[in-house]
Amino acid sequence: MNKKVISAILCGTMILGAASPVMASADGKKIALVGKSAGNAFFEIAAASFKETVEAEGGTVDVVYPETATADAQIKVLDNLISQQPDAICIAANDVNALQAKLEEAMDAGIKVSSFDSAPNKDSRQVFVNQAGTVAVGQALMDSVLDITGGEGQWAILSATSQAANQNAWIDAMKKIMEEDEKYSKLELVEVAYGDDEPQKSTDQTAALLEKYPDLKVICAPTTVGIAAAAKYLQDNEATCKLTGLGLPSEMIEYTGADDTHSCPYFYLWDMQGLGKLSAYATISLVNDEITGALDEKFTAGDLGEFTITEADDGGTEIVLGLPLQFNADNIEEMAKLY
Ligand code: RAM
Repeated sequence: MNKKVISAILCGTMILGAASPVMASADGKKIALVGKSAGNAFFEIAAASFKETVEAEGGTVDVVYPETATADAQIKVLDNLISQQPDAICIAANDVNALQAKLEEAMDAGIKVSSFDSAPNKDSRQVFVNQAGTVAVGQALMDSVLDITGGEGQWAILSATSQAANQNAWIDAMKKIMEEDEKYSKLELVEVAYGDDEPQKSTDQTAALLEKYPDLKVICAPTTVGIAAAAKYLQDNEATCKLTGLGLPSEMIEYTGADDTHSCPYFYLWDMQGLGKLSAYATISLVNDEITGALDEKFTAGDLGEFTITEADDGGTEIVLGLPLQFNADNIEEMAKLY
């Protein structure tokens, strides 16, 4: 082949290549991710994986946190975002109902609305990315309370804020499970306390629970901020009261173990990187009109594989990432490297 022919072929290939670039699925799309509050490692980890996923698909992500873990503060964030007209907003709600008007306004303005971690009500979203089924989380927590108390005695819940949509859903699930099965009948839930996902307030609430209920056997904290604060307080004070709940392995490593020197025998969470990734793919799929959030729709979440949209407990729709994962003395070191 002479030089002219070769360069003609090369040139043609380049032109063809330029004419049909491989489009990433989120090319040029702008997505906003709204957490429940700033300074919580849980949201930072989920956001990092969300951002990485969207950016690898050619889009951009604006991660925004409200000033406080309240609906009012999230409404301010949403007002600002709506005026910027992103393609989508993915939000972890600080309240079930209070965001409805704002999120409807966003949807009316053509912005796709998904939620992750903590669901606003069914009319406030197109779809919810649920880290693990709500009942599955409630069941895992109730069974750990039953196990760690030895089957009877007083226990308390240390939650996040009193309005937190996800914590309240898990607490309702726990109460229902406890009431419906005779095997939990010797357990007495004495109080649901609120540490507002603030370390100091969660520590103070733990201290108050121990003082009010000297026979308290277990605290269940379905919040990563609450469980870490309670774990430290109980362990530093050599309390006989034990702990379980939902936590980040990296924040629980010193406190997790089956012996008396550790405050927490075991606890649960889910695949955090997976949560960010699945939320990102669900949101991108909404933006690209591959899904609308309706029941039975399917989409592919990169290497996580195919997911189907199912019915959520609140009558809306959701995408469930998987099962809650247990962290204990055997796996905590390995898992703490991940999140
Ligand atoms: C806290 C937040 C978050 C929750 C975890 C378990 O970080 O309240 O919403 O999912 O705990």
